Amino acid sequence: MAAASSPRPAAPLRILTAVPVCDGHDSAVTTINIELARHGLEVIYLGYHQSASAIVRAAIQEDVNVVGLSSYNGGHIVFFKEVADQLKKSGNGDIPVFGGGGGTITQADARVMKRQGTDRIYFAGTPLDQMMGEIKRAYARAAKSNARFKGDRAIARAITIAEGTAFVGGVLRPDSNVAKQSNKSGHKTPPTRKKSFVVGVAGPGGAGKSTLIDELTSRFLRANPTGRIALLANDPSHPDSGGAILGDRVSAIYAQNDQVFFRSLATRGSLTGLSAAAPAAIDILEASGEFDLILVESVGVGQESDPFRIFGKGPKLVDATLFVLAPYYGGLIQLQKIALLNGADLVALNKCDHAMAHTAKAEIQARLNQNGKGQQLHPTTAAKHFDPGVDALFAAIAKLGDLPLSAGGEKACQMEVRS
Ligand code: B12
Ligand SMILES: Nc1nc2c(ncn2[C@@H]2O[C@H](COP(=O)(O)OP(=O)(O)OP(=O)(O)O)[C@@H](O)[C@H]2O)c(=O)[nH]1
Ligand SMILES: [Mg+2]
Repeated sequence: MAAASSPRPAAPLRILTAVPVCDGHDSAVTTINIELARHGLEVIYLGYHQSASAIVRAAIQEDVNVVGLSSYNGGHIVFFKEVADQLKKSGNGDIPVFGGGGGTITQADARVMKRQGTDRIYFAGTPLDQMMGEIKRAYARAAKSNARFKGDRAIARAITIAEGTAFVGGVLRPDSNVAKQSNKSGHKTPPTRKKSFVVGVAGPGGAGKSTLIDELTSRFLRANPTGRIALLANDPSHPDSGGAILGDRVSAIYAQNDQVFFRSLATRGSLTGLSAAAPAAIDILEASGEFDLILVESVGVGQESDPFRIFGKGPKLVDATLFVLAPYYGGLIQLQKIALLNGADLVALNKCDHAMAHTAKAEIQARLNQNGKGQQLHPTTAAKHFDPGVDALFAAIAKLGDLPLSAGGEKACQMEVRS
């Protein structure tokens, strides 16, 4: 937490929660997640049936204060130890591991687990309010820069510092290094090593942005077996508690690959559709020189939104914008009102398995034709793997960004477009 003398509000505590592999008991952790957000924590929920390595990768990339596991399958003694050991082995042993499992974890088990590196266990019957108070007291800590962090953790910590140190009530401080770095261009300090292609993905809440991004990620991984992709997912903070459920990571099946860097950001009061630290986070990802492609997901946006500043006088935050909408947008009048349709480089009509998609395709293409910019509509069904519409969308992004595809990767991409 911030020092008492600091005028800044303290940055919310970030927690990663997950249910271990071979365990589908997710109702307990869902209850805990909601309660944590109600108490002002930012919760990144990874889902159930999660391997130790997936949990460790997510903890590193999200630079969380703590990992909370909910285990009911009886394997807790081995599993909690494995997570703690992998964190330690990878140089991230500063991230504590704790959790619960109701009556399946006995007092005797908990003593063994404590000796093996688990920080604490909550037993059946512990009141939620008691747990929340203890968690906030035990795991709140200021995120300081740490030269010992390497690789993804170093990138993740730089983003945490951008999030936590550059705010005054949710607005970038003009004198801060992060603000200087991101405001001088509105975007991008020159990358030191490799040029990344940055695509902003916006669209109404629930249109399928995260699912589509995940499917695009799978295309990237097949087309470029050696490159890396970064995903920056913005989700809203709750205005009452300041907490957030950062839920985009649950849809990110392909983030379980070391080529993918996935980071969730809460808006923390910013009303632009992005965290105020998103421009700095983009800069950090680019400057790392690690990523060929960076996809930035905005929160679900409305008719007037321009999260990536594509209409402003200053430089855009991204190299290209993808607008995603679903067939149930209302009617023609609503389509006319959506400002981003005037300027998006790419437009996807997702959920084309929906009965209304046929009419929607015609209406949206007509709307785009009126812009006279040659914008092409990409019909997609992201919920389906191997959807040819997603293949075509990925091919369009790869072409626009001149993405480096390996020889085998190009073939994989073309095969998918034909299928
Ligand atoms: C609900 C439930 C189910 C539901 C799950 C629904 C869901 N989506 O989660 C259903 C009916 C589907 C189910 C199925 C099964 N279940 Co079941 N299930 C339970 C039950 C009744 C409650 C668990 C629960 O959600 N508790 C609610 C939480 C909030 O309270 P709590 O457990 O007391 O936890 C406290 C703390 O530990 C803490 N906590 C818990 N997790 C975390 C995490 C964090 C981060 C923190 C901070 C705190 C915390 O919060 C609570 C505070 O008071 C338990 C029995 C029991 N009474 O515990 C069996 C139980 C866990 N199930 C059991 C079994 C065997 C199964 C099945 C294998 C049955 C079968 N043969 O098909 C399947 C497996 C399903 C799967 N895919 O994994 C056994 C496990 C035995 C074991 N491990 O040795 C139990 C113990 C029942 C029993 N006595 O046999 N189950
Ligand atoms: N039927 C159908 N459902 C889809 C499709 N794409 C996504 N979904 C579902 O739509 C729901 C929302 O998808 P997300 O990818 O989370 O949507 P989002 O736009 O990222 O949502 P926010 O981040 O909350 O704005 C999920 O239940 C998806 O499984 C699709 O093509 N067809
Ligand atoms: Mg999403």
